[in-house]
Amino acid sequence: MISIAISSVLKRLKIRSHLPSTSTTLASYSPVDGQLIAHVVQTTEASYQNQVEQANQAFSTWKQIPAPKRGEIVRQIGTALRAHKEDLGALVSYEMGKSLQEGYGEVQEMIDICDFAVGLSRQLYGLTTQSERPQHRMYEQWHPLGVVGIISAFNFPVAVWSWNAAIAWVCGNTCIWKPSEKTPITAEACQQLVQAVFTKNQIPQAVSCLIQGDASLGTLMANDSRIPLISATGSTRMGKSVAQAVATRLGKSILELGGNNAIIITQHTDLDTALLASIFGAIGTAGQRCTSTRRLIIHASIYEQFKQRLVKAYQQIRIGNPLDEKNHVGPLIDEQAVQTYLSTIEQCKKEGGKLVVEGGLLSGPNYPSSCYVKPCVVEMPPTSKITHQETFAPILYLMKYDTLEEAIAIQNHVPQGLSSAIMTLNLKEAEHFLSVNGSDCGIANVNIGTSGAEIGGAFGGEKETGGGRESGSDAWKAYMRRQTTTINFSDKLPLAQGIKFDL
Ligand code: UN1
Repeated sequence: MISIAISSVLKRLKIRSHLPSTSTTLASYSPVDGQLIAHVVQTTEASYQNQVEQANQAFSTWKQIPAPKRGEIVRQIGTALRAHKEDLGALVSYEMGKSLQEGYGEVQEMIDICDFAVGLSRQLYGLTTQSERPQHRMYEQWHPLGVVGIISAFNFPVAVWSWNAAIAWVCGNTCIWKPSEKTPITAEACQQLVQAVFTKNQIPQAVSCLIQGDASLGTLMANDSRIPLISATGSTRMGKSVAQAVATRLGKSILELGGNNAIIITQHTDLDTALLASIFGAIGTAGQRCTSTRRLIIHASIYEQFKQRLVKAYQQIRIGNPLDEKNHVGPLIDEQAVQTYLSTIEQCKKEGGKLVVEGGLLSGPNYPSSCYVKPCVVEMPPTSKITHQETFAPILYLMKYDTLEEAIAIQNHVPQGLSSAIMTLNLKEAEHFLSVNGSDCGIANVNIGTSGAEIGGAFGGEKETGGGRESGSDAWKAYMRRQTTTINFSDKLPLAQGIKFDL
């Protein structure tokens, strides 16, 4: 049952729903029912320039606050997120279209990264090094960078920002965030929560800046030498243009771009687990995660059996309003995404694909917008071009293999390198997959699917995925600058490498 009143959710999240539609506002329509959610003020170039200036000024205050005290602010943000988890989760679901469970999961991911960042704020460790010179001490220390620019995508409208912001903040940076123009309201809601915590603690507002608008703002950021680090999540096309602009000014970037993730299902698989992992990976967030499972590479001996079970299981998938918890799959983000989904299916047919679960646009009273589509399954030759592309939609490709080497070659033979998985109970197969001869991806899993990474690990991938790492592990190092220090406490000046120099 749908029991969520979005207007009350907006009120509790302090979204100004009365803003009129003008040439300076940006409207957000829900893919769930096509209704207008609210307008936000679009950031003009002048306002952008001003905000970066403010963020820079705020940096001079924020960086003076000891890291554990910055962690305390992030702890309070985590508490605010806990208090608003249901509302924010529902808004994520309504504005983006993912299932309510996944909306809650996204907010949980934000809470988790705040917890991680709080601990990290006391663990920004540097190494000490043994000097080759007598009475010298060497060590390294980490300093903040300055203003960190965050460009995020519609599919995880808030979690990916929080991975970046929570870590950047405890490291001593200020942030300027450009969310996707398809999901401006969830961003506004986060900004409200963060600003309330800042006000209570007398922290400058510009420690967290939010700018709303289209790709032109991203271009401004990428070219802005006042922003030493740009962390961008989105398409490979966007990433390449951001990377070029940032590199031209020798700035730093963290790129988290497209994925084309496969699960290898061997003859030693626990079929029930493999089935569930494959389906969640393929249809979760309606196939719009960068970690979504796009390809199943199945051993020939179990191929037919697995295919039949998959086809049967797909009949049980419930598509519809994602706020209704009985549904597994909501709509795609917009009509353009639907067009891409439909044209990809046509292309599959042209390239010799055989649909074993038909796709198509859904209409009728259960589908209150024109963005609901049927998750589909296509048997494809692994060499077909279309399977080397990332289509952000619930289209799952089936491929057959005979040897594990062949399966790994198929898996790796795509331009992207984000996530991968093998489903096997055979130790040798699992270890081979994880070895240097195995998966070439940033994420390699055994007996779980390709999506749903925990925040504790470094998140990101290789090749056209961009090479960046965000979130847990030591990803924080990318948000700081490393300073190597040598201190001489002797009365002499011995030179390294034994060089003699005297006057
Ligand atoms: C993304 O799709 O950009 O691993 C991020 C996952 C989520 C994050 C996905 N924790 O699927």
